[in-house]
Amino acid sequence: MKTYPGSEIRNVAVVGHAHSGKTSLIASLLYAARMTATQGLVSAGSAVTAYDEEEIARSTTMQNAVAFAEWHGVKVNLIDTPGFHMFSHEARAAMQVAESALLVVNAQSGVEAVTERAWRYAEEFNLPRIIVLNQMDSPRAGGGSGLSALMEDLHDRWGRTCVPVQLPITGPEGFHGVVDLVTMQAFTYPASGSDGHGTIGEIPMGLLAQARTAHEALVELVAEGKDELLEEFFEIGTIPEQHLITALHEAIREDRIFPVLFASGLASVATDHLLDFLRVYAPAATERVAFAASVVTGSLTPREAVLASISMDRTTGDSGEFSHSGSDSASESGGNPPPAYSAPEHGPNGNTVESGLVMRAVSDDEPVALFVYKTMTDPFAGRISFFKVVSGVVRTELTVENYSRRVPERLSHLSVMQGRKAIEVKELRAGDLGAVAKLRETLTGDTLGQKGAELCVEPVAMPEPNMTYAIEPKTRADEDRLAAALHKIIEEDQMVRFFRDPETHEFLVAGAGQQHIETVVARLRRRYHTEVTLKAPKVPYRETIRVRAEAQGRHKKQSGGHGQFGDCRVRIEPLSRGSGFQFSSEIYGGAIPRQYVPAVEKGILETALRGYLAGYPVVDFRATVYDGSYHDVDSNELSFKIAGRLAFRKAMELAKPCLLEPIMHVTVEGPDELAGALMGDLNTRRGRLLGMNARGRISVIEAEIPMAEMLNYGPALTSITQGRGSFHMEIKGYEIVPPAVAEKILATAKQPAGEDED
Ligand SMILES: Nc1nc2c(ncn2[C@@H]2O[C@H](COP(=O)(O)OP(=O)(O)O)[C@@H](O)[C@H]2O)c(=O)[nH]1
Ligand SMILES: [Mg+2]
Repeated sequence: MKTYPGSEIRNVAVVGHAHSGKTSLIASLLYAARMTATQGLVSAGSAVTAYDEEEIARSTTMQNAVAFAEWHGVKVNLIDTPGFHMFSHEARAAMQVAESALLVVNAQSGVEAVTERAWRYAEEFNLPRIIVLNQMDSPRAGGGSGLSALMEDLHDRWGRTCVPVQLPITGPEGFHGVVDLVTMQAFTYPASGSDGHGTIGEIPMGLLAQARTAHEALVELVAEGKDELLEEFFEIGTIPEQHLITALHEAIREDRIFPVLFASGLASVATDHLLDFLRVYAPAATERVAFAASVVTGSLTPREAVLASISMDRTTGDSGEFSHSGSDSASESGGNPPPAYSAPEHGPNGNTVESGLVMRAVSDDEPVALFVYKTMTDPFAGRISFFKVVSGVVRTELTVENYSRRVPERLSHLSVMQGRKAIEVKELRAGDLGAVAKLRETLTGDTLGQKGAELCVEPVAMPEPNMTYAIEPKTRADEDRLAAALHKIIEEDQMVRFFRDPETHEFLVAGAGQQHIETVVARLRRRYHTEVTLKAPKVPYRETIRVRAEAQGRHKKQSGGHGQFGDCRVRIEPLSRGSGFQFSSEIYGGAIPRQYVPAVEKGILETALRGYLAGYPVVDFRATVYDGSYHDVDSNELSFKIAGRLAFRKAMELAKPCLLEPIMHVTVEGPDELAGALMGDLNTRRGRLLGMNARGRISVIEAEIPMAEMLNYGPALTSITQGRGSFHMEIKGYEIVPPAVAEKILATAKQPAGEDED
């Protein structure tokens, strides 16, 4: 297969709402370029970018997939993305490696929730947007009020720079072609049985006047702000075609114009013309100003820091700090995507080299660097890493350094992906998308490249999981397989989180939503033959005390030879929230020998962790041992540990123990007309509203709500907003559970674990 230079490569993220026809459209673009012998169909499981068994089973895209069309000397890389709000982080990841977004709008239903969200993401990346009104073959195209209403809606939302560059040709036989408003030619297709190749001809008489007006509107908009073009326009009444093409290309690249096209993926109408539009007008891979990346320093890279903090969150609980999935530092809006098209000084976050960022030009002459944006686990080929060549020329057999993990990796079989099929290539040039199998340690988000030219592309931050379930293997054999299988799934899908709750000891799996977690369960079964059941997770309550109390613990045992003797007096007192456990000793005169004081502390701490009221750890208190006695022969560590435990339990009886619950700081986003409904719902969840802000037509509500009330929030939000809302939460801290609520929890809680003498 031919190697393309970056100037002949177009990386296009195909984004939009679910069922707008993205996967079908890509299939027909591939067919128009004859990359496939027939047109792939989603319904038949033959669409190139819909190959995952779960996706085929559900007829829906859940992860990015890549294909390419070779079209008149240009390679158009198409990244198919999911259109469900819960998977919209995938679309962001696709945008990060693309130079334009093809925003697919279902002409029947118009702009939908994820269309809007995709626009917002593209805006964040300064990514040029090409809008295609798809499914034009449907008699309901244009909705109830026609195409002009749809265009008006686009203008309302995103401005009049959303401008048609085509007119649809429709007739009694339906949608069968488009007028190209730049070249003023018509492209027509047989209304049924189109093979994706149009016939060039004259503009139909009935459309001529409309086409002329639209042409002028387009020319005027393109020339706006460009003096030499304006002059030309006023002098000769138009702009020469070649000037117009160049100027339109530039305007699209600079986000000054968002062209609107028309197509039908399913009926293969205007798809070759769409490909050609991408060839001529979509920015080339080398037209990206530069890739913004951070410098890899001697210490942790930002990614390492994040990884380190996540793995700490997952595995330790010994500090007494509970960690829930919601406490991860990454947030949907927290990551600063690198600006695709702005010079360093104009970056959204003011990126400059000084602030620790490097700008790497997308050029063959720069050192080799690759950014891994997706990982796929293939049952046969193993792990396949999808990457973008940020800079340099990558040749097969090259050994590169994984900057993020500091290990060498050998790129033994380079390929380009056509859906699930890998086509081997010898080399890939700067800006291209490729894949490589069997890297040892590389995962999604890593940057690799030539040693000595380190940089680290910041991966798109994963949003918080919206839903967490406890997961239970069905049999012993399933239990043995579970961890390994889940790890494979997580390699592929970073939105899946899997960890063991250090307090409740349950295995938890967290994901983007109900459907996502169900997919994980289905994948475990189908691919890894592991059966599990899901249960709602337990809330990690805590216990604490409200008043100070003192008690004595005396342990005495006489059994034949050596006896046991330990005696201590302990005071416990409440500390402020988040203080955990503190211990001090006021033994000065030797009432307890020094070496036994730590045993008292250990006895108290171990007992506190087991809980007093309902088995949840007792926190936020100080225990002080202030007196005691001992026996020369019978005293030992164990005796004092037991004495400490007895003293603590007695003191707890007097200290007014109570339950604590985790309080989440919750941020909810939804359409502003639903703000009232959203706040009403939050109120029913024992919520404390903190405030509300408007961002365009989106309301952002902040509140503090007990975690127990948020376990089912994901589906509730989806149903209130029809999928147009999103939320984010993290633990803010712990608060005392109101008595009425505590009563219910205590009634169902298990009794504290039994006292096993050790
Ligand atoms: N009438 C019509 N239906 C389409 C067209 N494209 C897709 N569909 C249907 O819309 C549904 C969703 O298509 P799909 O390509 O999976 O959409 P995606 O979710 O955006 O990838 C499928 O049932 C398709 O058959 C089109 O151009 N015209
Ligand atoms: Mg799809």
